[in-house]
Amino acid sequence: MLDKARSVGLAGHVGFDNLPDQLVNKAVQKGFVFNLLCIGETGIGKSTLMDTLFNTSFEAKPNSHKCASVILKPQAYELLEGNVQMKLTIVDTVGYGDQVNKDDSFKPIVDYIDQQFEAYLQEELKIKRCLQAYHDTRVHSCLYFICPTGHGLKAIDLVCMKKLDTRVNVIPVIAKADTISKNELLKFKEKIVAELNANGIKIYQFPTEDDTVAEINTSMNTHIPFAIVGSTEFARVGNKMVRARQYPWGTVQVENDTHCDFIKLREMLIRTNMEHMREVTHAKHYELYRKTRLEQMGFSDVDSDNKPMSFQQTCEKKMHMHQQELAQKEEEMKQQFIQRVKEKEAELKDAERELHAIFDQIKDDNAREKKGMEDYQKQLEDEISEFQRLKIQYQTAQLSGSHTLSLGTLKGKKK
Ligand SMILES: Nc1nc2c(ncn2[C@@H]2O[C@H](COP(=O)(O)OP(=O)(O)O)[C@@H](O)[C@H]2O)c(=O)[nH]1
Ligand SMILES: [Mg+2]
Repeated sequence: MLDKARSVGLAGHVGFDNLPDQLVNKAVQKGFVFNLLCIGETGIGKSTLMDTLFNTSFEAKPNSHKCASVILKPQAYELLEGNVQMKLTIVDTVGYGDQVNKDDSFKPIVDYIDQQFEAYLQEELKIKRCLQAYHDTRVHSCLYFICPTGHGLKAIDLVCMKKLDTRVNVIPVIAKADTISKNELLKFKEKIVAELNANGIKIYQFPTEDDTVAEINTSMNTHIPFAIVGSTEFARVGNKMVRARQYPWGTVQVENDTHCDFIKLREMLIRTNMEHMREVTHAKHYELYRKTRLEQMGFSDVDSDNKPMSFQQTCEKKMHMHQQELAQKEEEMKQQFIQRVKEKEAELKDAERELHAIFDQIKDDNAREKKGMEDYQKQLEDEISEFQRLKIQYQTAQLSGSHTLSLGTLKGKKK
């Protein structure tokens, strides 16, 4: 253990106060990655909000309502603001809410998020890993678009957000907030928050530990879910062209804080907490995934007696268990083989016995037949000799001139 470090003063400028600048320069050179998942029904305004949020046109084509299932569609973009480069991936949930049976709508989303974690884990586990150049596709933030019904959350919203809250930073937003009145909106927000709490859904909270942003983030946390309006159109307000939605009765300005919460969302999502969300993704959500996966693979930091166990010890233990399993399998197969051989032997013995029985039967039949033939032969021979005797007797009688002939009886039946 190191002794407590002693504080020493410097006599002059050394230069390590430049370290933060070095970090910033390096980070700027490397560029940033941000992956944003948009969940919401087709036509709820996801693509429009993305264009509004990043003040550009991603030229996303409208999706049809005819998808048989939910498909996750990631689209990567390279953005440049000042000298800061960002690789932005927007992941769209094509077909969300379009099926008659929406029970499993969350599944492709959960799978997608897990696949990105798995890809990162596999890269991390490589002997020769390349995390510096690795394009991180893990989802840093998820905007969940709530329909502006004024009636609270739907079952699909609750189920989906519940499944996602341990995997990703979920930020619920009320879409098309220009379609809901001011009073209704307040009640709607309260209802949504109450429903989220009642169902134990832990949505992303803007961090309040850092003093520089604690005040604004604390205040913004009370405005969740943000009521947002998106637009790809512009209107003249005063002498400025602003993003707006124009209606016969007036104009909704997207970037007007009294019209909607769009500015709050942009401030929180992009300007203040983007790095925090990236950190939380790595330190909390990915960490949980990694822990679960490694435990599934049989790795643990402690053994069954709760004593620390090194990676090598775990490997050796696993190898030992594997060998034991193999030996057990081998023994089982051997026993199965012996059993099969025994069964086959018994079968063969039965067949042999049957053959013997048939053979004995045939032998008996043959013996009986042979005996019959022999009897018949004997009978024929007797008849022949009787015939010969009679013949001689007859010839003798003829020669002696006597006509007396004593006829003998032929024995046996003639066949
Ligand atoms: N009233 C209203 N309409 C919107 C809003 N955002 C988008 N829309 C409209 O909703 C329709 C579908 O928007 P789109 O962004 O393609 O929805 P996506 O399918 O979720 O990507 C388009 O006609 C948009 O102009 C909004 O904030 N308010
Ligand atoms: Mg779209």
